[in-house]
Amino acid sequence: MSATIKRIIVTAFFIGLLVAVVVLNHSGDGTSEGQLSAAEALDRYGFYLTESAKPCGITFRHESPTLDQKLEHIMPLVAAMGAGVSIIDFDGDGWLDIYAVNGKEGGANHLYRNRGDHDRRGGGGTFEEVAAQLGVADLNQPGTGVCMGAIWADFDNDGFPDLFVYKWGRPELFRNKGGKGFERVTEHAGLPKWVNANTACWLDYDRDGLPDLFIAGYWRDDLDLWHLETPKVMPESFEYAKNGGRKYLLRNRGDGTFEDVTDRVGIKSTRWTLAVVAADLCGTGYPDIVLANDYGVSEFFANNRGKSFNEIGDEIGIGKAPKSGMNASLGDIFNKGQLAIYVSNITEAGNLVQKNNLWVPTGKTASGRPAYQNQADFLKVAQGGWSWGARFGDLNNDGRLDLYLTNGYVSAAKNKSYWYDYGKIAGGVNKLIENAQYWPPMGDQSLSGYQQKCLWINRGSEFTDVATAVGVSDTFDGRAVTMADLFNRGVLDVAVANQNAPLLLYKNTVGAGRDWVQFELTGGARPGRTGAWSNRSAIGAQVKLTWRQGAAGPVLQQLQVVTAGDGYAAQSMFRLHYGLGTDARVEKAEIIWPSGRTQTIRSPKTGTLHRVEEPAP
Ligand SMILES: [Ca+2]
Ligand SMILES: [Ca+2]
Ligand SMILES: [Ca+2]
Ligand SMILES: [Ca+2]
Repeated sequence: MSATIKRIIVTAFFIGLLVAVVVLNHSGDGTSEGQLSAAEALDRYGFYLTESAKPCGITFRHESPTLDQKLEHIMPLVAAMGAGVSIIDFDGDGWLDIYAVNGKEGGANHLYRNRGDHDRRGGGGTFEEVAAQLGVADLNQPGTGVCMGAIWADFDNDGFPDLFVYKWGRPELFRNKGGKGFERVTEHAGLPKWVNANTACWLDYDRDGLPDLFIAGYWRDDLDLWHLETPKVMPESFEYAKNGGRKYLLRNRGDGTFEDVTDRVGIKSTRWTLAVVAADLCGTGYPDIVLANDYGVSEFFANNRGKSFNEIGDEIGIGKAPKSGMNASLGDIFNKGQLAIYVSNITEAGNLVQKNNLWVPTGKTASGRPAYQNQADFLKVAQGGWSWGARFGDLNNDGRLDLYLTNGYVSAAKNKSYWYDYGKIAGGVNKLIENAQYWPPMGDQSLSGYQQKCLWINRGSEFTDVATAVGVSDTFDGRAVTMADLFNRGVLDVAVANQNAPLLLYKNTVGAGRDWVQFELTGGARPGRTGAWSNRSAIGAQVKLTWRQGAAGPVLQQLQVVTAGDGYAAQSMFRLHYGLGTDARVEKAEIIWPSGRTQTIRSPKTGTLHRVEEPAP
């Protein structure tokens, strides 16, 4: 062999290695395959997704804010949040609508009313933009901060869901006037004047039938990010920062006003919270609160009968190792009637490999609380790039909850990376970290940009990433993931909000012969009638479905809970969707209402949405 040929072979070998590294970096856990044809995807995985925002009339594009000049050299890094999306039927016509928030000073939020024109042949399926007309578009006026996300709940139990918008700035509350417009009630409600929040949720923490509001600050409350007195505003540490924003638990008094009970109930965290989810995870009947925190450990606030909360993250396992928590979502991944918690973090090969956490309840602590173990590696959902929002849902209706994760931080110049500089500041002295002026200028560099999203289907014993195979090919800087049956077809579509980029709507097509069932719950509380009744949005309700696939199949159980805000800057439909697999025989749906009342629906029909009202005591 001549020296030239040897050299060519050796070069080819090394190029091969480089290509392999690039592919591995890109695919995270699981397989790497190209996009399949629709027929192949249906055959192999039972579904495929088609990005359909434009044909559906959705033109929203998120824009980032421009903060104080003291942060100018790292603006792409600090102004890289706020693309949020929520799904709600705001006008009560049985068709789910979409609300997307903008982040640019003066930029408009969009409310997409579902025209309900989807026909069975696949035509129609369009939305009209009505935010300005209904009074919920213009929420980024200079001087009031900019939007970071929105959550909906019927806080006055009048039958129409109301809108809360959290911002880096003045939070806003709008009462829904019969689905025909919105009335701004922020001042009357007595909300805090300014919170730099990236997440919030509605929950009825004291179970009095009135939804309460939890808002989690990220930056300190006393910072106006457009008028900074000092550049010393950054986290004091990459792992143990407690100089973030305070939290607010606001009790709904039932007269349109809210009372700040945060101190009284003992919630003292000032960590840099990016995500919250509330549900009764300890089995007391009262909703607990899980916080995914950036620059530190996650927190778990166990609810003591609506009177107080104890932070028990360390005891139960989720609060031991500090990471960069960016998502909090729940799913009964093994069909055992138990909710696992998914918290996303940063994974960038060669730089920072935190990996995401999938907290699975595996037993009890000494005090009888659930003990969680991180099984993300084992189940192959640990590596998802610079991960943001995630959501569990049965995308192929096979009876197992799948997991959609979006990712990517800053996609700027394709061949330039800020990682080297970021590593310097991340590994630096704490005093320097806190001062933005010591952070190296970012310029047009990317930081974990242009990342391929992950869509892990649940195989029972592990998950497999099929994102590209089933049609998820975008590489935007993803933030919020929602799932909803937008066209009333018995499948979950996926809407994703992206930073400085378009809102995407992945329309789902599921193969024939896969059963499903849905439940939409309505609590019995009405204006002037609370106490023994559940809040009308049924936030906190749990439904455990028991079914078999085929007469001789094993008994399957799946627990789902109604939430109002979870993931990252997201809210999915209140409706609960269960994929069931083939030849499903549903035995029962057992409902635990937030009031504590229980109800069993025997043999609910498949292939339909069941609207269930809370029975009288
Ligand atoms: Ca609607
Ligand atoms: Ca209402
Ligand atoms: Ca309440
Ligand atoms: Ca599935």
